[in-house]
Amino acid sequence: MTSIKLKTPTTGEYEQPTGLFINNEWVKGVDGKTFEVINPSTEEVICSVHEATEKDVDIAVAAARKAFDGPWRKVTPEQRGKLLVKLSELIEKNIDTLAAVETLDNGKSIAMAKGDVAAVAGCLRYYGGWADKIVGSVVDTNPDTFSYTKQEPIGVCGQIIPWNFPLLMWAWKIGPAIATGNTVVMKTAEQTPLSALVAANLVKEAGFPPGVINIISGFGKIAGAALSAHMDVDKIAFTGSTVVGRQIMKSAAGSNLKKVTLELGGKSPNIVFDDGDIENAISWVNFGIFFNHGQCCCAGSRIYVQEGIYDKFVERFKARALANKVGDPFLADTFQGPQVSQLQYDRIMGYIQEGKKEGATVVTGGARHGDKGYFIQPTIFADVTEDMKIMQEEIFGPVCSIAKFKTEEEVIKLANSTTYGLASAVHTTNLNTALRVSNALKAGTVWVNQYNMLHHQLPFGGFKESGIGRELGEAALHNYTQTKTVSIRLADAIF
Ligand code: TXE
Repeated sequence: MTSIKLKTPTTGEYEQPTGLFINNEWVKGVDGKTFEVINPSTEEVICSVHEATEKDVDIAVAAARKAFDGPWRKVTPEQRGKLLVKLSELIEKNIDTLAAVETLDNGKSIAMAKGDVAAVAGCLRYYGGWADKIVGSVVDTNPDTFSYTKQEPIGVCGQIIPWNFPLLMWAWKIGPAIATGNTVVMKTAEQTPLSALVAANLVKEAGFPPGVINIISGFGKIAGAALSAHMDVDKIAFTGSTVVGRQIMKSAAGSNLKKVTLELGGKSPNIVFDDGDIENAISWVNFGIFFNHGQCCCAGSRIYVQEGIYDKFVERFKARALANKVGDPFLADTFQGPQVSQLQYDRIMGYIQEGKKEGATVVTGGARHGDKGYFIQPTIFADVTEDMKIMQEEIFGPVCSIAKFKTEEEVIKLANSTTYGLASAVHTTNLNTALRVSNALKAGTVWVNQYNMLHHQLPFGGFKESGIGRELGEAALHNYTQTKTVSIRLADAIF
């Protein structure tokens, strides 16, 4: 099997197989295809990896089915938990390599990549803890029957993840699926396959039986589509664009009605009231939009500021954004690296042009940073109106839109006036305002006086067109179990 020697600015040389990880083995794709992986900081090719096509999806699904119907069934919940904890420990042990590979492939700063890897370990450990705490209930319907429910695994789970948090999305999906006793075929994003391949080594080292966790690199329209339409996949979990989310649902409906969970886009409102602590609010607004270069489904991209502090806010926020260090993601103090790909770079620059054309005020940014790599200046648009594209559509880059509001009623209406409903935030020192607005916002998460503070114990997911189901927390376990009712007659027949 092909392998590459990977060397990053923060790690020594390291050998990594680049095949498909099926049945705990590295294999080539049946069609023998490979594709190139690009370093977004330099636009140079890092390496090529093997590409899964429909036939490989069939092979991976068959491996996952065999494991699910065979040895995995005999593994006790406690053992499943131990395996996840072991994997978590190995992730922690390999944090430097995993973070460096993530930075190389995705472009996120090394400090943020380390944060992601630590969160991966936390997430896997958390779900390891759940594995032997999944319980049913006894339901007392009448004295002549004894009835109980069981939470059983769904079966073979297809999981399709995006490129913005390659390893973290891997953990969010694998953790609850494995804790509940399913098997997995995971397709990584074609832009960022590498960190999951490094993690696949650790899956084997942790001692998972063959076929339980299978990881394939490949393209959405080929391997992703095959997985979502597969007749032997019992459940599909997807994180990505709303457009593809709809296609996944159609594929599920048109094939075997597999269960579907979706974590899609957003255009999340970040509301700053006159009485908010302005310096604190600016720090969180800055982090809310510019963290991970704006490539977050929950990015706080619509910023509503109350009229009394609007001018002051815009001026100070500009100074804060200009202080974000943009550049080489391997430098310890870099905050913002490149966007993930040429395609994403072009999309974002298109939105920036559109914002300028529509007449929004460019407070700062609005152009490329440097002349190599997919870097974009942190960009703030002010005086943005509701009808502008930059206020309505997900940009998924370091670009935000600010608008002024007068009253609480008005801002609630504005905040809710989108088809999305993933996240939101309120900055105020008034407890009543915080609670009233949190109650009124139609979003899966409301942050008060903070932003982007996700935690594996807290459910995360979308209202409206931002998704179906919840990831993280106890809620994610429901995505991966199905209820069985057993009812036993204790008395003689009545018919
Ligand atoms: O997403 P895609 P893209 C949003 C964000 C971004 C836009 C486009 O607005 O600008 O989507 O990004 C796989 N069947 N988000 O084009 O195409 C694909 O291979 C099955 C939000 O990268 O949705 C990858 O693994 N799978 C977001 C994954 O879907 C398919 C994260 C995501 O790719 C497929 C990323 C198909 N037909 C982008 N087509 C979030 N919610 O966090 C593609 N894929």
